[in-house]
Amino acid sequence: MKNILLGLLICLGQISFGQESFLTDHFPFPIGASLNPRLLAENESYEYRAKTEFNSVTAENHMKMMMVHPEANRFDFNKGDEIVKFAQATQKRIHGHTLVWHNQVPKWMTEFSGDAQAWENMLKNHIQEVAKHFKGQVTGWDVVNEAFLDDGTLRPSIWSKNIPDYIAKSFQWAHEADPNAILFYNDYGQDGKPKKMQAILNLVKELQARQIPIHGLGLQMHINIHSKNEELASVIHQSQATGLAIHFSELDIAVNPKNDSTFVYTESAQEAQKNKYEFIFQSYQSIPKKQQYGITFWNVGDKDSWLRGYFKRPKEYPLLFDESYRRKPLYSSLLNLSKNEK
Ligand code: 9MR
Repeated sequence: MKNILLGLLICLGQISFGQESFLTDHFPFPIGASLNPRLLAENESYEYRAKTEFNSVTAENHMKMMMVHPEANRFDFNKGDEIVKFAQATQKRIHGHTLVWHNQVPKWMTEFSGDAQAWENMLKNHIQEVAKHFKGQVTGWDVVNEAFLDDGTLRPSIWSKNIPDYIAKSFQWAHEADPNAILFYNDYGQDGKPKKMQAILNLVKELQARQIPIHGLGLQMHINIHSKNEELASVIHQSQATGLAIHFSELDIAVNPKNDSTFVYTESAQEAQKNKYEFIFQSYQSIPKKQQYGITFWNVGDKDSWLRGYFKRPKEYPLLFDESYRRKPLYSSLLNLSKNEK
């Protein structure tokens, strides 16, 4: 009898140990990933993780200017809509990325010519058509992406060159087109770049003083295991002090930032990465709940990362899931952090 009871207890124990726990069940804020529609369609493991592990979705590329507005008189929302369909079918929030950027701009825009009014009309039309198309589907937008250089000056781009005050105007136009959307300014690498950080804070103050709608700051968080915690903490603190919603919008933690071709993803590199992820999650937990828009990973598995594709760094392992889409050990460390949550 005793043995049967013991057996039963062990069995129950195993069942409960065997049950998967998800980050999304344990943290009170959304946990997202940027997604690629081709991988969703072609790779079952990718689709499975995308479906089960996240409750927020960003299109990694397919809502950007070049993708949705390939010709002056033609919008193409097919791929962006695929992401929306996937997110809706799996009850996920959708975050829009991005309305105005200096990268991934279609050729016709870079070659556009006209006076300031014509440029304004062109950008306004782009922003409003895209925002209207996804209205009611996206919760928020990265309205302007990466407008400042590291020294805090305005980045030279076709937008800063041709449209005076383009940042404020872009927020205003986005708001007119989708008054319910939470509007973000999104940027990277503020840690260790106090002038860039200050430029962003100045922008927020200026827009608020002019009653231009800005509701959130996206901190991309493309960081690495050597990123300094004090610098990250200072960026998070200063951003949070604005009172705006805070989104860690493109999180990944590189382990081989110098792209060493002999790099091995050893246990100690994994440990350093785990510690940095814990630091990031703990820092996010310390942000007041009403400002927590969520944490978004920049794609799902290591092999999907832009660091491998776009940056051509084959020995990089920056994400939560390994090459076979297995959870890395750091996943359970993050789950443990959630103990005091939800
Ligand atoms: O991950 C994106 C990659 O697939 C594209 O080739 C690249 C083009 O510049 O953009 C990447 O996403 C960027 C994001 O839109 C804005 N912040 C930096 C991201 C990484 O470069």
